[in-house]
Amino acid sequence: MSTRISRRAILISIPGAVVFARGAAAGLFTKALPGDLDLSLVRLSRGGLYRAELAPDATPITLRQMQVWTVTLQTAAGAPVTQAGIAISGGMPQHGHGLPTAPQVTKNLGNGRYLIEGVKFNMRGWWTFELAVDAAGGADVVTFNIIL
Ligand SMILES: [Cu+2]
Repeated sequence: MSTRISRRAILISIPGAVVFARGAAAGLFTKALPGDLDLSLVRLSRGGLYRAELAPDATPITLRQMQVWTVTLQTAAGAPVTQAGIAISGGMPQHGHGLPTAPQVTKNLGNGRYLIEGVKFNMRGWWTFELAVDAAGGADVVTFNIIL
C-alpha cells in the first residue's frame, strides 16, 4: 500500500519537474527587450564625458562576416579625442554571452577616428557593443545597442 502511494507521488512529480525546468529555460532565453532601447550609432558615454559614433563598413550589418568599423570620438563639447585607449567588449544580454570575437582598435586614424577590426556577430538578436574609453578627459564607457 505505501509503495503504491509513493510510486504515484513520483509519477505526479516528474511531469511537474519537467514543466518547471521548461519554464526556467524559457525564462532564460525569452527575456523581453527593454522598451526604451536606443539603437542609435551615435551615443553619449555613461558618465557624459564622450560622444562616440560607430560607422560599420557596411549597412545593414551582416551576420557571420568579419567586419572593419570606425569609431569617431569627441568630447561632450565636440572636440576630437585624439589619444584615447579603447577597450571593446559586448555580447547578448538576453543570452548571457559575450562577443564571439575580440574586436580591437588597430589604428588611430587621427582627428578622433579609430579603426576597429575583428567585429563579427554570429546570431540574430540584441547585441551590446561597449567601448571603454580612457583618455585625457577621464575614463568612461559608451554602450551601443545593435539588433540583427
Ligand atoms: Cu546569443
